[in-house]
Amino acid sequence: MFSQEKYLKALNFAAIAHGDQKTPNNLPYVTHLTNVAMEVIHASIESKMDDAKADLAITVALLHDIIEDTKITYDDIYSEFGIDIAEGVDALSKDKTLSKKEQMEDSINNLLAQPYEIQMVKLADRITNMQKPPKTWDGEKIYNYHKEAKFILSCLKNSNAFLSQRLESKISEYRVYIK
Ligand SMILES: [Mn+2]
Repeated sequence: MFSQEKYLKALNFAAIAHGDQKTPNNLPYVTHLTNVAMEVIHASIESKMDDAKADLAITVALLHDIIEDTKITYDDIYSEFGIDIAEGVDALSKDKTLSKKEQMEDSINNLLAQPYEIQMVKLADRITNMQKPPKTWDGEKIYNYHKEAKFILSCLKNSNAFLSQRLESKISEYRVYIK
């Protein structure tokens, strides 16, 4: 069983850092983080992951957008949560000095150097994001998002069989939004 105390510590830390931020559907940002953590918790139970690995994956799920979207730095995470979590969150953060296309490739390369517990958070993130696209997205953006999801799955599918299967069904369901 994963540690509820570690879950709460990470959730509270992330909730404070993300503050008033909203998802593209205008929900409090923390709903995105808990959805990703929920996918990871479910997968960790289905896959009978050991406790330490489950705690790592769940904590990183709750913190996965914190470097990219808030003032929190790698060093802050390192001192609060330790090196494995700091490295994991860092690998899930885009390098904004690169072009959009390079960002995805760079991020996948960083993730492939990380353990499966970190890679599976990226699958859970994309599963959560394969909901009905926001009204502001045009056809090309939707098409590219679908294509990118297939790329993520092909690169990271070995990390967790359960999440890979789930992302695969999300990808086929998402076809209805492609015009
Ligand atoms: Mn995310």
